Amino acid sequence: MTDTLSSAVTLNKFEKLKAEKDGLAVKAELDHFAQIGWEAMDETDRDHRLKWLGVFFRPVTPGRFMLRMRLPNGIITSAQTRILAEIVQRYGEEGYADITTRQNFQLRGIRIEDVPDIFNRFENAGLTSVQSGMDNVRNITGSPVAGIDGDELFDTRELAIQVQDMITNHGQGNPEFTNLPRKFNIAIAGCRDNSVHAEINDIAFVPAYQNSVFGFNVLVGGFFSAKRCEAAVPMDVWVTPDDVVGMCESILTVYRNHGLRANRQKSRLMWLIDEWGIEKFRSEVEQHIGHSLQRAALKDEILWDKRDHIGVYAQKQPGLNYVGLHVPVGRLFAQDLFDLARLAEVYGSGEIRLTVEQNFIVPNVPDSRLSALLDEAIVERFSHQPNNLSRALVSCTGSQFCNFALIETKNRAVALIKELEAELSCDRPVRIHWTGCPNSCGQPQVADIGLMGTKVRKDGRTLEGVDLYMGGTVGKDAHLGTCVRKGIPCEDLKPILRDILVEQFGAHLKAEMPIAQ
Ligand code: SRM
Ligand code: SF4
Repeated sequence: MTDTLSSAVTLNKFEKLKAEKDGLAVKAELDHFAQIGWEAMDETDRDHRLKWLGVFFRPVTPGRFMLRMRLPNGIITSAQTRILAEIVQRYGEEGYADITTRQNFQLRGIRIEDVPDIFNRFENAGLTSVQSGMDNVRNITGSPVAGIDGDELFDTRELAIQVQDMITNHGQGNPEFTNLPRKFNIAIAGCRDNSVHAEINDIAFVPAYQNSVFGFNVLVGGFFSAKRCEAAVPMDVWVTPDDVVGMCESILTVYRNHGLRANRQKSRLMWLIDEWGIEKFRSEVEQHIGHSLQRAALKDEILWDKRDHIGVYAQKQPGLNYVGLHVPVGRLFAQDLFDLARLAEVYGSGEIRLTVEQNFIVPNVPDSRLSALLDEAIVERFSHQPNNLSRALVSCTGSQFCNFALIETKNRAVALIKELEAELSCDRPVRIHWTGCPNSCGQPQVADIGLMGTKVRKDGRTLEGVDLYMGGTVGKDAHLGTCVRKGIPCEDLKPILRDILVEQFGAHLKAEMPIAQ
Protein backbone atom coordinates (compact mmCIF):
# COMPACT_ATOMS: atom_id res chain seq x y z
CA MET A 1 0.00 0.00 0.00
CA THR A 2 2.56 2.59 1.04
CA ASP A 3 6.31 2.83 1.47
CA THR A 4 6.32 2.91 5.23
CA LEU A 5 3.68 0.25 5.46
CA SER A 6 5.21 -2.27 3.11
CA SER A 7 8.76 -1.79 4.36
CA ALA A 8 7.97 -2.25 8.05
CA VAL A 9 10.29 -5.11 8.94
CA THR A 10 8.41 -6.67 11.82
CA LEU A 11 4.83 -5.69 12.09
CA ASN A 12 3.50 -5.16 15.59
CA LYS A 13 0.37 -7.06 16.60
CA PHE A 14 -2.00 -4.32 15.45
CA GLU A 15 -0.29 -3.68 12.11
CA LYS A 16 -0.40 -7.41 11.53
CA LEU A 17 -4.09 -7.74 12.21
CA LYS A 18 -4.85 -4.78 9.94
CA ALA A 19 -2.65 -6.21 7.18
CA GLU A 20 -4.37 -9.59 7.43
CA LYS A 21 -7.87 -8.21 7.10
CA ASP A 22 -9.22 -4.67 7.01
CA GLY A 23 -11.27 -3.83 10.06
CA LEU A 24 -14.26 -2.84 7.95
CA ALA A 25 -14.48 -6.36 6.52
CA VAL A 26 -16.39 -7.49 9.60
CA LYS A 27 -19.35 -5.42 8.42
CA ALA A 28 -20.28 -8.25 6.07
CA GLU A 29 -20.06 -10.80 8.88
CA LEU A 30 -22.34 -9.17 11.43
CA ASP A 31 -25.31 -11.48 10.84
CA HIS A 32 -23.01 -14.44 11.31
CA PHE A 33 -21.59 -13.01 14.55
CA ALA A 34 -25.11 -12.36 15.79
CA GLN A 35 -25.99 -15.98 15.09
CA ILE A 36 -23.00 -17.61 16.74
CA GLY A 37 -22.75 -15.24 19.72
CA TRP A 38 -19.73 -13.51 21.26
CA GLU A 39 -18.17 -16.63 22.77
CA ALA A 40 -17.82 -18.42 19.44
CA MET A 41 -16.43 -15.46 17.50
CA ASP A 42 -12.90 -15.24 16.23
CA GLU A 43 -11.12 -13.33 18.99
CA THR A 44 -9.33 -10.86 16.73
CA ASP A 45 -12.58 -9.95 14.99
CA ARG A 46 -14.38 -9.66 18.30
CA ASP A 47 -11.78 -7.83 20.37
CA HIS A 48 -10.31 -5.57 17.70
CA ARG A 49 -11.87 -5.46 14.22
CA LEU A 50 -15.40 -4.81 15.51
CA LYS A 51 -14.09 -1.45 16.74
CA TRP A 52 -13.96 -0.33 13.10
CA LEU A 53 -17.76 -0.45 13.32
CA GLY A 54 -17.75 1.27 16.70
CA VAL A 55 -18.51 -1.97 18.57
CA PHE A 56 -16.16 -2.49 21.52
CA PHE A 57 -15.77 -5.83 23.28
CA ARG A 58 -15.47 -5.11 27.01
CA PRO A 59 -13.35 -7.70 28.84
CA VAL A 60 -14.75 -6.26 32.09
CA THR A 61 -18.32 -7.12 31.03
CA PRO A 62 -17.88 -9.92 28.48
CA GLY A 63 -20.92 -10.31 26.23
CA ARG A 64 -21.94 -6.71 26.92
CA PHE A 65 -20.40 -4.52 24.23
CA MET A 66 -19.99 -0.76 24.11
CA LEU A 67 -21.16 1.09 21.02
CA ARG A 68 -19.41 4.38 20.22
CA MET A 69 -21.37 6.69 17.96
CA ARG A 70 -20.22 9.45 15.64
CA LEU A 71 -22.06 12.74 16.13
CA PRO A 72 -20.35 15.46 14.09
CA ASN A 73 -20.24 18.71 16.08
CA GLY A 74 -21.99 16.81 18.89
CA ILE A 75 -25.46 17.30 17.41
CA ILE A 76 -28.30 14.78 17.56
CA THR A 77 -32.04 15.04 16.98
CA SER A 78 -34.72 14.08 19.48
CA ALA A 79 -35.87 11.26 17.16
CA GLN A 80 -32.33 9.87 17.04
CA THR A 81 -31.99 10.26 20.81
CA ARG A 82 -35.19 8.25 21.27
CA ILE A 83 -33.71 5.46 19.16
CA LEU A 84 -30.64 5.38 21.40
CA ALA A 85 -32.97 5.36 24.42
CA GLU A 86 -34.89 2.37 23.05
CA ILE A 87 -31.64 0.54 22.35
CA VAL A 88 -30.26 0.90 25.88
CA GLN A 89 -33.67 0.40 27.49
CA ARG A 90 -33.65 -3.18 26.22
CA TYR A 91 -30.72 -3.89 28.52
CA GLY A 92 -32.37 -2.78 31.75
CA GLU A 93 -29.92 -1.81 34.46
CA GLU A 94 -26.97 -2.61 32.21
CA GLY A 95 -28.01 -0.11 29.54
CA TYR A 96 -26.58 3.39 29.71
CA ALA A 97 -25.50 6.17 27.40
CA ASP A 98 -22.42 8.13 28.40
CA ILE A 99 -21.65 11.54 26.94
CA THR A 100 -17.96 11.48 26.04
CA THR A 101 -15.17 14.04 26.12
CA ARG A 102 -15.52 14.27 22.33
CA GLN A 103 -19.15 15.52 22.29
CA ASN A 104 -20.39 12.04 21.56
CA PHE A 105 -22.47 9.17 22.94
CA GLN A 106 -21.30 5.71 23.92
CA LEU A 107 -23.98 3.10 24.55
CA ARG A 108 -23.56 0.27 27.03
CA GLY A 109 -24.94 -3.16 27.60
CA ILE A 110 -25.12 -4.00 23.88
CA ARG A 111 -25.43 -7.68 22.89
CA ILE A 112 -23.86 -8.82 19.64
CA GLU A 113 -27.13 -10.58 18.75
CA ASP A 114 -28.79 -7.18 18.47
CA VAL A 115 -26.12 -5.35 16.48
CA PRO A 116 -27.51 -6.06 12.97
CA ASP A 117 -30.90 -4.72 14.02
CA ILE A 118 -29.31 -1.74 15.77
CA PHE A 119 -27.33 -0.91 12.64
CA ASN A 120 -30.50 -1.08 10.51
CA ARG A 121 -32.12 1.37 12.86
CA PHE A 122 -29.06 3.64 12.69
CA GLU A 123 -29.13 3.55 8.89
CA ASN A 124 -32.81 4.52 8.78
CA ALA A 125 -32.26 7.32 11.31
CA GLY A 126 -29.11 8.79 9.70
CA LEU A 127 -26.90 7.65 12.56
CA THR A 128 -23.57 5.87 12.35
CA SER A 129 -20.91 4.43 14.61
CA VAL A 130 -18.52 3.51 11.80
CA GLN A 131 -14.75 4.00 12.19
CA SER A 132 -15.08 5.38 15.71
CA GLY A 133 -12.48 3.13 17.33
CA MET A 134 -8.95 1.81 16.82
CA ASP A 135 -6.81 3.34 14.07
CA ASN A 136 -9.50 5.67 12.76
CA VAL A 137 -10.48 9.30 13.04
CA ARG A 138 -12.61 9.97 16.13
CA ASN A 139 -15.72 12.11 16.39
CA ILE A 140 -15.25 15.49 14.70
CA THR A 141 -15.75 18.15 17.35
CA GLY A 142 -17.04 21.66 16.68
CA SER A 143 -18.36 24.64 18.59
CA PRO A 144 -21.36 23.38 20.59
CA VAL A 145 -23.26 26.62 20.01
CA ALA A 146 -22.52 26.78 16.28
CA GLY A 147 -25.22 28.67 14.42
CA ILE A 148 -26.88 30.00 17.56
CA ASP A 149 -24.13 32.00 19.28
CA GLY A 150 -24.41 35.74 18.69
CA ASP A 151 -20.65 36.13 18.88
CA GLU A 152 -19.62 33.23 16.69
CA LEU A 153 -17.25 33.78 13.82
CA PHE A 154 -18.16 30.71 11.82
CA ASP A 155 -20.88 28.06 11.98
CA THR A 156 -18.90 24.81 12.14
CA ARG A 157 -21.83 22.36 11.78
CA GLU A 158 -21.76 21.74 8.06
CA LEU A 159 -17.97 21.45 7.95
CA ALA A 160 -17.96 18.84 10.72
CA ILE A 161 -20.47 16.78 8.72
CA GLN A 162 -18.49 17.18 5.51
CA VAL A 163 -15.25 16.09 7.17
CA GLN A 164 -16.98 13.05 8.67
CA ASP A 165 -18.59 12.19 5.31
CA MET A 166 -15.20 12.35 3.59
CA ILE A 167 -13.59 10.11 6.21
CA THR A 168 -16.43 7.57 6.46
CA ASN A 169 -17.84 7.72 2.92
CA HIS A 170 -21.12 9.12 4.23
CA GLY A 171 -21.22 6.61 7.05
CA GLN A 172 -20.81 3.57 4.79
CA GLY A 173 -17.15 3.09 5.73
CA ASN A 174 -14.15 4.26 3.75
CA PRO A 175 -11.19 1.87 3.29
CA GLU A 176 -9.01 4.87 2.33
CA PHE A 177 -8.81 5.80 5.99
CA THR A 178 -9.25 2.57 7.90
CA ASN A 179 -5.58 1.82 8.22
CA LEU A 180 -4.01 4.87 9.82
CA PRO A 181 -0.93 4.31 11.97
CA ARG A 182 -2.97 5.20 15.05
CA LYS A 183 -6.10 7.02 16.25
CA PHE A 184 -6.63 10.59 15.04
CA ASN A 185 -8.56 13.59 16.36
CA ILE A 186 -9.92 16.58 14.43
CA ALA A 187 -11.57 19.71 15.88
CA ILE A 188 -13.04 22.80 14.24
CA ALA A 189 -13.44 25.93 16.35
CA GLY A 190 -15.86 28.64 15.22
CA CYS A 191 -16.14 30.77 18.36
CA ARG A 192 -13.70 32.88 20.32
CA ASP A 193 -13.48 30.61 23.35
CA ASN A 194 -11.88 27.43 22.03
CA SER A 195 -14.70 25.27 23.32
CA VAL A 196 -13.31 22.24 21.44
CA HIS A 197 -9.89 22.17 23.16
CA ALA A 198 -8.18 22.78 19.82
CA GLU A 199 -4.75 22.28 21.36
CA ILE A 200 -5.27 18.58 22.11
CA ASN A 201 -6.21 17.48 18.59
CA ASP A 202 -4.10 16.01 15.80
CA ILE A 203 -5.61 18.66 13.51
CA ALA A 204 -7.35 21.77 14.81
CA PHE A 205 -8.85 24.57 12.78
CA VAL A 206 -8.76 27.83 14.73
CA PRO A 207 -10.58 30.97 13.50
CA ALA A 208 -8.26 33.61 12.03
CA TYR A 209 -8.64 36.49 9.55
CA GLN A 210 -6.24 36.99 6.67
CA ASN A 211 -6.65 40.41 4.98
CA SER A 212 -10.15 40.60 6.47
CA VAL A 213 -11.12 37.25 4.95
CA PHE A 214 -12.36 34.62 7.40
CA GLY A 215 -10.50 31.34 7.60
CA PHE A 216 -8.63 29.08 9.99
CA ASN A 217 -5.07 28.76 11.18
CA VAL A 218 -4.17 25.09 11.27
CA LEU A 219 -2.62 23.45 14.33
CA VAL A 220 -1.29 19.91 14.16
CA GLY A 221 0.04 17.10 16.30
CA GLY A 222 -1.73 17.64 19.64
CA PHE A 223 -2.28 14.42 21.55
CA PHE A 224 -2.27 12.65 24.90
CA SER A 225 -0.93 9.19 25.44
CA ALA A 226 0.52 7.23 28.32
CA LYS A 227 4.01 7.91 27.00
CA ARG A 228 3.78 11.55 26.02
CA CYS A 229 1.37 14.48 25.96
CA GLU A 230 1.82 17.41 23.61
CA ALA A 231 -0.16 20.49 22.69
CA ALA A 232 -0.71 20.97 18.95
CA VAL A 233 1.82 23.16 17.13
CA PRO A 234 1.14 25.73 14.39
CA MET A 235 1.49 24.27 10.89
CA ASP A 236 1.93 27.84 9.68
CA VAL A 237 -0.95 27.42 7.29
CA TRP A 238 -4.17 29.37 6.85
CA VAL A 239 -7.12 27.91 4.95
CA THR A 240 -10.57 29.12 4.02
CA PRO A 241 -13.60 27.10 5.17
CA ASP A 242 -13.85 25.65 1.63
CA ASP A 243 -10.37 24.17 2.03
CA VAL A 244 -10.98 22.40 5.34
CA VAL A 245 -12.17 19.05 3.98
CA GLY A 246 -9.32 18.89 1.44
CA MET A 247 -6.82 19.83 4.11
CA CYS A 248 -8.02 17.01 6.36
CA GLU A 249 -7.92 14.57 3.46
CA SER A 250 -4.36 15.53 2.54
CA ILE A 251 -3.00 15.45 6.09
CA LEU A 252 -4.66 12.08 6.67
CA THR A 253 -3.21 10.71 3.43
CA VAL A 254 0.30 11.92 4.31
CA TYR A 255 -0.09 10.46 7.79
CA ARG A 256 -1.43 7.17 6.46
CA ASN A 257 1.39 6.84 3.95
CA HIS A 258 4.29 8.03 6.06
CA GLY A 259 3.25 7.88 9.72
CA LEU A 260 5.45 5.74 11.95
CA ARG A 261 4.04 2.28 12.50
CA ALA A 262 6.74 0.21 14.16
CA ASN A 263 6.04 1.22 17.76
CA ARG A 264 2.44 2.02 18.70
CA GLN A 265 3.63 4.24 21.49
CA LYS A 266 5.31 6.43 18.86
CA SER A 267 2.76 6.46 16.07
CA ARG A 268 0.62 9.53 16.60
CA LEU A 269 1.01 12.36 14.10
CA MET A 270 3.34 14.41 16.32
CA TRP A 271 6.00 11.69 16.13
CA LEU A 272 6.07 12.07 12.33
CA ILE A 273 6.24 15.86 12.67
CA ASP A 274 9.17 15.44 15.07
CA GLU A 275 10.97 13.22 12.62
CA TRP A 276 10.39 15.43 9.59
CA GLY A 277 10.17 18.91 11.07
CA ILE A 278 7.15 21.11 10.37
CA GLU A 279 8.60 22.49 7.09
CA LYS A 280 8.88 19.08 5.49
CA PHE A 281 5.52 18.05 6.87
CA ARG A 282 3.89 21.11 5.34
CA SER A 283 5.62 20.59 2.02
CA GLU A 284 4.47 16.92 1.85
CA VAL A 285 0.90 18.10 2.47
CA GLU A 286 1.32 20.79 -0.20
CA GLN A 287 2.58 18.16 -2.62
CA HIS A 288 -0.49 16.05 -2.00
CA ILE A 289 -2.84 19.02 -2.37
CA GLY A 290 -1.02 20.07 -5.54
CA HIS A 291 -0.38 23.71 -4.67
CA SER A 292 1.40 25.76 -2.06
CA LEU A 293 -0.52 26.70 1.06
CA GLN A 294 -1.01 30.18 2.39
CA ARG A 295 1.03 30.97 5.52
CA ALA A 296 -0.84 31.36 8.82
CA ALA A 297 -2.55 34.59 9.75
CA LEU A 298 -0.50 36.57 12.26
CA LYS A 299 -3.01 36.12 15.03
CA ASP A 300 -6.00 33.93 15.68
CA GLU A 301 -9.34 34.91 17.14
CA ILE A 302 -9.32 32.79 20.29
CA LEU A 303 -9.60 35.71 22.66
CA TRP A 304 -11.88 34.52 25.43
CA ASP A 305 -11.87 32.21 28.39
CA LYS A 306 -13.56 28.93 27.67
CA ARG A 307 -17.31 28.84 28.29
CA ASP A 308 -19.08 25.76 29.61
CA HIS A 309 -22.48 26.70 28.12
CA ILE A 310 -24.36 25.65 31.27
CA GLY A 311 -27.28 27.96 32.01
CA VAL A 312 -29.69 29.99 29.90
CA TYR A 313 -28.33 32.18 27.09
CA ALA A 314 -29.95 34.32 24.42
CA GLN A 315 -29.26 33.10 20.89
CA LYS A 316 -28.41 35.22 17.91
CA GLN A 317 -31.94 34.51 16.69
CA PRO A 318 -34.14 37.09 18.49
CA GLY A 319 -36.53 35.54 21.01
CA LEU A 320 -34.70 32.20 21.15
CA ASN A 321 -32.43 30.79 23.85
CA TYR A 322 -30.21 27.84 24.45
CA VAL A 323 -30.27 26.03 27.76
CA GLY A 324 -27.20 24.12 28.88
CA LEU A 325 -27.90 21.41 31.44
CA HIS A 326 -25.36 19.69 33.62
CA VAL A 327 -25.13 15.89 33.48
CA PRO A 328 -23.04 14.49 36.34
CA VAL A 329 -20.02 12.83 34.66
CA GLY A 330 -22.04 12.45 31.47
CA ARG A 331 -24.05 9.38 32.48
CA LEU A 332 -27.61 8.98 31.20
CA PHE A 333 -30.07 6.11 31.56
CA ALA A 334 -32.76 5.16 29.05
CA GLN A 335 -35.43 7.22 30.80
CA ASP A 336 -33.11 10.24 30.86
CA LEU A 337 -32.71 9.97 27.10
CA PHE A 338 -36.47 9.74 26.59
CA ASP A 339 -36.94 12.76 28.86
CA LEU A 340 -34.25 14.67 27.04
CA ALA A 341 -35.82 13.93 23.64
CA ARG A 342 -39.18 15.13 24.93
CA LEU A 343 -37.65 18.29 26.41
CA ALA A 344 -36.03 19.16 23.09
CA GLU A 345 -39.28 18.57 21.20
CA VAL A 346 -41.67 20.30 23.57
CA TYR A 347 -39.56 23.38 24.26
CA GLY A 348 -36.96 23.55 21.50
CA SER A 349 -36.69 22.52 17.87
CA GLY A 350 -36.10 18.82 18.51
CA GLU A 351 -32.33 19.20 18.56
CA ILE A 352 -29.83 18.33 21.29
CA ARG A 353 -26.16 19.22 21.46
CA LEU A 354 -23.41 17.62 23.48
CA THR A 355 -20.34 19.32 24.90
CA VAL A 356 -16.81 18.08 25.58
CA GLU A 357 -17.57 18.62 29.29
CA GLN A 358 -20.07 15.73 28.99
CA ASN A 359 -23.15 17.97 29.28
CA PHE A 360 -26.00 18.78 26.88
CA ILE A 361 -27.60 21.87 25.41
CA VAL A 362 -31.22 22.30 24.29
CA PRO A 363 -31.19 25.03 21.61
CA ASN A 364 -34.00 27.13 20.11
CA VAL A 365 -36.17 27.59 23.19
CA PRO A 366 -38.52 30.59 22.76
CA ASP A 367 -38.55 33.18 25.57
CA SER A 368 -42.16 32.26 26.28
CA ARG A 369 -41.28 28.58 26.93
CA LEU A 370 -38.23 29.13 29.12
CA SER A 371 -39.79 29.15 32.54
CA ALA A 372 -41.90 26.08 31.78
CA LEU A 373 -38.77 24.23 30.65
CA LEU A 374 -36.91 25.19 33.80
CA ASP A 375 -39.83 23.88 35.89
CA GLU A 376 -39.53 20.38 34.37
CA ALA A 377 -38.49 17.60 36.76
CA ILE A 378 -35.56 16.64 34.53
CA VAL A 379 -34.00 20.05 35.22
CA GLU A 380 -33.75 19.11 38.88
CA ARG A 381 -31.64 16.11 37.87
CA PHE A 382 -29.72 17.93 35.17
CA SER A 383 -29.43 21.44 36.50
CA HIS A 384 -28.92 24.71 34.65
CA GLN A 385 -27.40 26.08 37.87
CA PRO A 386 -25.26 23.32 39.32
CA ASN A 387 -22.99 23.83 42.29
CA ASN A 388 -19.67 25.34 41.18
CA LEU A 389 -17.72 22.20 42.12
CA SER A 390 -19.95 19.69 40.32
CA ARG A 391 -20.37 22.06 37.42
CA ALA A 392 -17.02 21.42 35.81
CA LEU A 393 -16.52 17.80 36.85
CA VAL A 394 -15.49 15.49 34.02
CA SER A 395 -14.66 11.80 34.21
CA CYS A 396 -13.57 9.07 31.86
CA THR A 397 -15.15 5.61 31.99
CA GLY A 398 -12.84 4.01 34.54
CA SER A 399 -12.76 0.44 35.78
CA GLN A 400 -16.51 -0.13 35.64
CA PHE A 401 -16.14 -0.85 31.93
CA CYS A 402 -12.60 -0.10 30.80
CA ASN A 403 -9.92 -2.73 31.19
CA PHE A 404 -7.10 -0.18 30.98
CA ALA A 405 -8.37 1.51 34.11
CA LEU A 406 -6.28 1.49 37.25
CA ILE A 407 -9.12 2.92 39.33
CA GLU A 408 -12.88 3.43 39.45
CA THR A 409 -13.61 6.98 38.30
CA LYS A 410 -17.16 8.12 37.52
CA ASN A 411 -18.94 6.96 40.69
CA ARG A 412 -16.01 7.98 42.86
CA ALA A 413 -15.81 11.41 41.24
CA VAL A 414 -19.50 12.09 41.91
CA ALA A 415 -19.38 10.77 45.49
CA LEU A 416 -16.29 12.80 46.37
CA ILE A 417 -17.55 16.03 44.84
CA LYS A 418 -20.79 15.69 46.83
CA GLU A 419 -18.78 15.33 50.04
CA LEU A 420 -16.67 18.37 49.15
CA GLU A 421 -19.75 20.38 48.26
CA ALA A 422 -21.21 19.58 51.67
CA GLU A 423 -18.16 21.15 53.31
CA LEU A 424 -17.19 23.90 50.89
CA SER A 425 -18.67 26.71 48.97
CA CYS A 426 -16.86 28.07 45.96
CA ASP A 427 -17.60 31.28 44.08
CA ARG A 428 -16.41 30.03 40.75
CA PRO A 429 -16.35 26.74 38.87
CA VAL A 430 -13.23 24.63 39.30
CA ARG A 431 -12.50 22.22 36.47
CA ILE A 432 -11.81 18.84 38.06
CA HIS A 433 -11.10 16.05 35.58
CA TRP A 434 -10.72 12.37 36.50
CA THR A 435 -9.05 9.86 34.23
CA GLY A 436 -8.61 6.20 35.12
CA CYS A 437 -5.17 5.65 33.60
CA PRO A 438 -2.38 7.53 31.79
CA ASN A 439 -4.21 7.28 28.45
CA SER A 440 -5.87 10.52 29.60
CA CYS A 441 -9.32 10.14 28.03
CA GLY A 442 -10.64 12.37 30.84
CA GLN A 443 -8.07 15.04 29.89
CA PRO A 444 -6.55 15.82 33.33
CA GLN A 445 -4.03 18.05 31.57
CA VAL A 446 -6.71 20.59 30.60
CA ALA A 447 -8.14 20.80 34.13
CA ASP A 448 -7.58 23.15 37.04
CA ILE A 449 -7.24 19.95 39.05
CA GLY A 450 -6.56 16.74 37.14
CA LEU A 451 -6.64 13.32 38.77
CA MET A 452 -5.03 10.41 36.95
CA GLY A 453 -5.59 6.87 38.23
CA THR A 454 -2.65 4.87 39.52
CA LYS A 455 -1.91 2.12 42.02
CA VAL A 456 -0.27 3.08 45.31
CA ARG A 457 1.21 1.18 48.24
CA LYS A 458 0.13 2.13 51.73
CA ASP A 459 0.69 0.17 54.94
CA GLY A 460 1.60 -2.91 52.93
CA ARG A 461 -1.59 -2.72 50.83
CA THR A 462 -1.99 -1.90 47.14
CA LEU A 463 -4.67 0.75 46.79
CA GLU A 464 -6.36 2.81 44.12
CA GLY A 465 -4.74 6.21 43.97
CA VAL A 466 -4.19 9.24 41.78
CA ASP A 467 -1.44 11.43 40.44
CA LEU A 468 -2.40 15.08 40.83
CA TYR A 469 -2.22 17.45 37.84
CA MET A 470 -2.55 21.20 38.11
CA GLY A 471 -2.28 24.27 35.95
CA GLY A 472 -4.16 23.26 32.82
CA THR A 473 -5.59 26.36 31.20
CA VAL A 474 -8.21 26.39 28.47
CA GLY A 475 -9.61 28.94 26.04
CA LYS A 476 -7.23 31.75 25.09
CA ASP A 477 -3.55 30.85 25.49
CA ALA A 478 -4.44 27.32 26.52
CA HIS A 479 -1.66 25.25 27.93
CA LEU A 480 -1.39 21.81 29.44
CA GLY A 481 -1.24 21.15 33.16
CA THR A 482 1.46 18.96 34.63
CA CYS A 483 1.79 16.38 37.37
CA VAL A 484 2.55 18.09 40.68
CA ARG A 485 2.17 15.21 43.08
CA LYS A 486 2.26 11.49 42.61
CA GLY A 487 0.61 8.52 44.25
CA ILE A 488 -2.14 9.86 46.52
CA PRO A 489 -4.32 7.01 47.81
CA CYS A 490 -7.95 7.78 46.89
CA GLU A 491 -8.90 7.24 50.52
CA ASP A 492 -6.65 10.18 51.47
CA LEU A 493 -7.69 12.46 48.65
CA LYS A 494 -10.56 14.44 50.16
CA PRO A 495 -8.61 16.59 52.65
CA ILE A 496 -5.95 17.24 50.02
CA LEU A 497 -8.52 18.48 47.51
CA ARG A 498 -10.27 20.47 50.21
CA ASP A 499 -7.04 22.30 51.04
CA ILE A 500 -6.25 22.98 47.40
CA LEU A 501 -9.76 24.32 46.79
CA VAL A 502 -9.54 26.61 49.80
CA GLU A 503 -5.96 27.78 49.28
CA GLN A 504 -5.83 28.06 45.50
CA PHE A 505 -9.41 28.46 44.30
CA GLY A 506 -10.92 30.66 46.99
CA ALA A 507 -13.35 28.06 48.37
CA HIS A 508 -14.69 28.67 51.90
CA LEU A 509 -15.36 26.07 54.53
CA LYS A 510 -19.11 26.26 55.09
CA ALA A 511 -18.63 26.04 58.85
CA GLU A 512 -16.53 29.21 58.70
CA MET A 513 -18.91 31.20 56.55
CA PRO A 514 -20.70 34.11 58.19
CA ILE A 515 -24.21 33.10 59.15
CA ALA A 516 -26.89 35.17 57.43
CA GLN A 517 -28.92 37.23 59.91
FE1 SRM B 1 -10.01 7.36 25.06
C1 SRM B 1 -8.55 4.29 24.55
C2 SRM B 1 -12.67 5.97 26.31
C3 SRM B 1 -11.51 10.30 24.70
C4 SRM B 1 -6.91 8.87 24.64
N1 SRM B 1 -10.52 5.44 25.31
C5 SRM B 1 -9.83 4.33 25.01
C6 SRM B 1 -10.68 3.08 25.17
C7 SRM B 1 -11.26 2.77 23.83
C8 SRM B 1 -9.89 1.89 25.68
C9 SRM B 1 -10.69 0.62 25.71
O1 SRM B 1 -10.76 -0.07 24.70
O2 SRM B 1 -11.24 0.31 26.75
C10 SRM B 1 -11.72 3.60 26.19
C11 SRM B 1 -13.09 2.97 26.13
C12 SRM B 1 -13.61 2.77 27.52
C13 SRM B 1 -15.07 2.65 27.56
O3 SRM B 1 -15.59 1.51 27.69
O4 SRM B 1 -15.74 3.67 27.54
C14 SRM B 1 -11.67 5.09 25.92
N2 SRM B 1 -11.78 7.97 25.32
C15 SRM B 1 -12.75 7.28 25.98
C16 SRM B 1 -13.93 8.17 26.29
C17 SRM B 1 -15.27 7.43 26.26
C18 SRM B 1 -13.72 8.85 27.66
C19 SRM B 1 -14.98 9.46 28.22
O5 SRM B 1 -15.47 8.90 29.20
O6 SRM B 1 -15.45 10.46 27.69
C20 SRM B 1 -13.76 9.24 25.19
C21 SRM B 1 -14.42 8.86 23.90
C22 SRM B 1 -14.34 9.97 22.89
C23 SRM B 1 -15.12 9.67 21.63
O7 SRM B 1 -16.32 9.95 21.63
O8 SRM B 1 -14.53 9.17 20.68
C24 SRM B 1 -12.25 9.19 25.03
N3 SRM B 1 -9.33 9.23 24.66
C25 SRM B 1 -10.14 10.33 24.66
C26 SRM B 1 -9.34 11.52 24.66
C27 SRM B 1 -9.85 12.95 24.80
C28 SRM B 1 -10.03 13.68 23.52
O9 SRM B 1 -10.08 13.10 22.42
O10 SRM B 1 -10.14 14.89 23.62
C29 SRM B 1 -8.01 11.10 24.64
C30 SRM B 1 -6.75 11.99 24.70
C31 SRM B 1 -6.57 12.75 23.44
C32 SRM B 1 -5.87 11.97 22.36
O11 SRM B 1 -6.38 10.94 21.94
O12 SRM B 1 -4.82 12.41 21.92
C33 SRM B 1 -8.03 9.67 24.64
N4 SRM B 1 -8.05 6.69 24.62
C34 SRM B 1 -6.94 7.48 24.58
C35 SRM B 1 -5.80 6.64 24.43
C36 SRM B 1 -4.32 7.10 24.30
C37 SRM B 1 -4.00 7.32 22.85
C38 SRM B 1 -2.56 7.18 22.50
O13 SRM B 1 -2.15 7.80 21.50
O14 SRM B 1 -1.83 6.43 23.16
C39 SRM B 1 -6.26 5.31 24.41
C40 SRM B 1 -5.42 4.02 24.27
C41 SRM B 1 -5.14 3.68 22.84
O15 SRM B 1 -5.69 4.26 21.90
O16 SRM B 1 -4.31 2.79 22.69
C42 SRM B 1 -7.68 5.38 24.53
FE1 SF4 C 1 -10.07 3.74 30.09
FE2 SF4 C 1 -7.81 4.91 30.78
FE3 SF4 C 1 -9.33 5.98 28.88
FE4 SF4 C 1 -10.17 6.07 31.37
S1 SF4 C 1 -8.30 7.04 30.61
S2 SF4 C 1 -11.40 5.44 29.60
S3 SF4 C 1 -9.40 4.17 32.19
S4 SF4 C 1 -8.29 4.05 28.74
